[in-house]
Amino acid sequence: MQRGPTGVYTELMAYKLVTLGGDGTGPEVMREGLRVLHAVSGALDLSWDVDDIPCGGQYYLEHGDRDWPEGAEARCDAADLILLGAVGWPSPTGAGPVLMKDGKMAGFSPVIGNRTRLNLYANVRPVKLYEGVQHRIHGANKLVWQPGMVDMVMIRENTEGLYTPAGGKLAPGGRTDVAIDTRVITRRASEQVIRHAFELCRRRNKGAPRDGKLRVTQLVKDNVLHGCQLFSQVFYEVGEEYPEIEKDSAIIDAFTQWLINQPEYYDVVVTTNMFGDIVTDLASVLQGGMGMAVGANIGHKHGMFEPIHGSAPKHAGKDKVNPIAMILAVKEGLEWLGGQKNDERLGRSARAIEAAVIELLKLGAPLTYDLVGEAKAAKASEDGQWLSEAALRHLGAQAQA
Ligand code: GGG
Repeated sequence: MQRGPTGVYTELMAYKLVTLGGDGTGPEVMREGLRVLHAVSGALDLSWDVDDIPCGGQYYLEHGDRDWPEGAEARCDAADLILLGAVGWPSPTGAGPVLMKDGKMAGFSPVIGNRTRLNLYANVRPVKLYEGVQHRIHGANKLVWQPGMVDMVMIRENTEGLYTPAGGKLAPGGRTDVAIDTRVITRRASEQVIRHAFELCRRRNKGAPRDGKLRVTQLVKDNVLHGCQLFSQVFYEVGEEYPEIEKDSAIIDAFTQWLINQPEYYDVVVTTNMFGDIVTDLASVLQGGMGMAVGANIGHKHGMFEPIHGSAPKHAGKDKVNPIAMILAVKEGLEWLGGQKNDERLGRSARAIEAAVIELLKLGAPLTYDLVGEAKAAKASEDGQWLSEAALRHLGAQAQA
């Protein structure tokens, strides 16, 4: 036991951290995330037992039959916190991503495999526009949406829907003629994620930027799809337990226009797996692009945190891809683990990291090409270095306050 900086006696136990850098730019952004993590941890005597697991399409091409090593599942199951970079690599044949023998993308195991095996049922994606961030439109950076008007959380069901591995291909005579993906929607998974959305709305207690109303919006296609009818039924059943929260329903296709022209109407949004995958990439445009967007995969016992962007093979090895999404994923992970372990050092670290990001975005440099254009672009590592020093400074400021 040691008396920590907070004055509380803490056990000097290292948290178990699994890192899954993955393919392409995944390990590069992971390096910057870990740089920031270690900077804040050093100041608070937080220690990490880091287990780095190689994975993805490149791993599969080198090793033959698996997209991560034998035993990787158990190592993830034992982790307190999992950080994921990005997976997916182009097939050497030039046709799409590297696929495994069973037809799944090489990189499926660490991403979708972990989500389903660990029941990480809620994929929580904050969509917040920070001050100073401009939008990349027509090849130039300009302010389109206003900070303060974009501040919602989107929650995507993460274990079933169109991602359920139930389906296949029919190839009479060797040529694929039919491909089937089965969309499975269950009451259990719908209920877990919808409840998570209402609880988060209540805990956030912010309301929508337009009117301050606590509001949960479900995105469905319940005029056509059976699964969406079940999801919607569960939405209103669970919603009855939250009388103070407005229940709002939008048809997914119509929602895509409203997301762009009135983002201020939304507080918490909940939807099924594939719809959520697509609309959160669109929503990232509001917050400055994919380089700013985080996905927190949360279950009852486990959490895996990632930038929502992919591995961007064409940018790999250039130290150029925005590490802020990964750094904010570290922040989300620390905040979540702090709640799980009741360790307030983790929450302090998370707040210091976010304060550093806010400071950098207002300052405007050093930032990567996606936020400021090629002419003014800094390297990803300069960005990460600046943020690790600033996060440390913000920790010091917290201690004095
Ligand atoms: N950083 C996330 C990542 O690499 N995603 C790759 C991918 O294929 N994800 C599928 C999904 O998010 O559903």
